[in-house]
Amino acid sequence: MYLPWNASGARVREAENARRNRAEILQAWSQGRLSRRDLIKLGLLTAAGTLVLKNGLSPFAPSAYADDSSIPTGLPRSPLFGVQAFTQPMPRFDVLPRTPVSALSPAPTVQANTTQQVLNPALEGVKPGDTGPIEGRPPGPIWAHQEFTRFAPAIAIQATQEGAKVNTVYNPGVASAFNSGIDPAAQFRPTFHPSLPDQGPLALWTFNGTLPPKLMQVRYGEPVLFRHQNRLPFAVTQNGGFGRHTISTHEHNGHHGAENDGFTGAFFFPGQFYDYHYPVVLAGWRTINPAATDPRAGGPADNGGINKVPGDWRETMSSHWFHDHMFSFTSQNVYKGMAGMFNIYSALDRGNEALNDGVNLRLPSGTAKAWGNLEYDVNLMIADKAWNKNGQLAFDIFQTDGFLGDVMTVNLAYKPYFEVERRKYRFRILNGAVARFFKISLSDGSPMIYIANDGNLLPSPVVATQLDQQGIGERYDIVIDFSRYSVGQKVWMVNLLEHEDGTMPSGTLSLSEALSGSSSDPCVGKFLEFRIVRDPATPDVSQVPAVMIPNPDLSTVPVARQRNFVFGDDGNQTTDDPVTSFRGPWGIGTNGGDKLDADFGRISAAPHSGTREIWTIKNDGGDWDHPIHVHFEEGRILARNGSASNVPAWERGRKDVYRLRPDGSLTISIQFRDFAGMFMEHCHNTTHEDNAMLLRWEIDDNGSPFLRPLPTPIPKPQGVTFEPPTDILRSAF
Ligand SMILES: [Cu+2]
Repeated sequence: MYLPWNASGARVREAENARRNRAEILQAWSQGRLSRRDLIKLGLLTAAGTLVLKNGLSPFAPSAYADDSSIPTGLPRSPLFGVQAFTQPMPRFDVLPRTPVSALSPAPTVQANTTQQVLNPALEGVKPGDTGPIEGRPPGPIWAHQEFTRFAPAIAIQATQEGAKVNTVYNPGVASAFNSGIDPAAQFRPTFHPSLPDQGPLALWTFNGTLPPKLMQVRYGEPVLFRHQNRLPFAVTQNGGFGRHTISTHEHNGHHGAENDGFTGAFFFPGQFYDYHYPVVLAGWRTINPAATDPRAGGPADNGGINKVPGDWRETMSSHWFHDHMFSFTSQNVYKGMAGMFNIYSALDRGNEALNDGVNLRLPSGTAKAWGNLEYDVNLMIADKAWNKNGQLAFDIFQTDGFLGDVMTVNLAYKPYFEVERRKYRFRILNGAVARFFKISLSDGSPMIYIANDGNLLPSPVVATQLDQQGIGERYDIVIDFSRYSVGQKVWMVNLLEHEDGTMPSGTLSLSEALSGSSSDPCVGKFLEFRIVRDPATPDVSQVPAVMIPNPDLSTVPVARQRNFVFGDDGNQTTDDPVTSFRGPWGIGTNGGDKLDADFGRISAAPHSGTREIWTIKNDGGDWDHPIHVHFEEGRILARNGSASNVPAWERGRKDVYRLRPDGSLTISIQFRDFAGMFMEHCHNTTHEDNAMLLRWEIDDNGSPFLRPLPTPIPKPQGVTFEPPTDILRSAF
């Protein structure tokens, strides 16, 4: 944990030296000058994976400045340069432009575009004169866009990944009165606060290289082609000490073919693009409501009506996010800025609170446009960060329990304020941290209303004065009614959850304790200020209906089989492929087998297309928690610790991240349908994920062109090659 502000200068220097030593090793690892084997040989990650406590390397190394040598020396605090909390407006997300597909040059192709280009010799393994494909997607039929004709892209969204620069095209999607007065025409600097130093182009790597973070607005019935250009530095050493310039972008929990899922081993290089095809379809479209006759299954039309689509309307999703998924570098890259949000609009969740057609739920949003109004529908990305004495973003991997920052940010702004009207607002809250859990309350203890958990609107809203713990990657959509306050009042969002390290939260504080400032955890307490500034210009017609989205009916879908997955430490590695396998303290045991470290060449499960399975996911220890993400399909939690009655009301919809809780287990029902390919299951504490708590599963019997089993992609700048799986667990098929 971090040193207190009043730590002695000598102790701070000791901690700074320790951090500098660790930073040198992190830099060497992230820049490819140390291999995974070297890390193990150095004893930094032993075979068992536990951190070797080398003096000066670990924040938990014996200290000259602690009475008890087991007391951590701590990390030096991030300097605030005199900046006070709640002195800057919270920027709304920056909405990515939606363009015609014809704006893409070259035009998108069903299989990866293998047109050759001359490669920059600064790329690893590249000799002068080498050529490679312009698109980094693995070539050939297996990685072709599935159903590219049926769900032909209707719009394109383009973004680059690049180093920090000034934003000259900020589009918050709302007038400045709904963005706390921010003038979008002013240049938006890459900084966590106007009075903090700008982030340099090697410190912060974001979508389009700019702040605020980006928002994609999409709707059912309008497939999207997202073209992602990698413009990060060609030299792997140009990373500011952490982060990897190869990337793979996951649209978290998109119901898309695996070629669009940001598979951890389908990464691409600077100078390349990758076309992600997001069909934006309702799960079950092949068999449920195939003629698209149900008006509840649809997307918003530009005239205020509904464009009906096939599929199960009860599978409608709302709040996603997208982020990097680079193998064993996800934590560094997401922390470095590679995260945005993805709002999906539907017949039910139109983003227009006035449309009253018996289908639209009329959730708080706005009325100016037929759909996708953002005035009262606000994305919040909460993340803890840390920076060095120059104010540049800093990271530390030598705490394999999980990296914690000491500075709270919302939408990548340090403790901002947000101006609101006296009416209802929807907040789509994303935990965008590396390893920190949050638990949110309002400073006056007044109620909030859960309407969605992860991407999915709940069967019924749930009123709560404190939200549940929110694990990394989880989204909670809530409604706050500010009409109970008067103009001029303020109320704050407060984090009640204290961490001592990245294993799991160490305790929940009472509201008064959290507000007292007595916690040694700098991220406890107020982090977002709401300023009630005016009455709404027109009456609030938004609603929070008592019934939202009932769960899909599973009674007619037989359970094909059961599997179980145990998440814990003492993972071991049975393979040594230099590209696909990694070692770390964390592992996943499948169906009673040993806990294994991540290898994206290993197939751990291969459910059949069109089936449903029951998965039990279990935490084998009491000293940590793991938020587990299963890609591609929402699951429903049938039981916690064996009992349905342990599932709280706000977890009784569909979910895609499952907090296991210490020693806990969950039983989930999950279906496999519509698309195929290789997907993942992993801990979303991205430190755990990167230290080997990840597995690959696949649906590979979806008919031609799929094979059993699928070959593993091995990306290189000269082109992706394929190799057979390194391992196939006996129980996989
Ligand atoms: Cu974990």
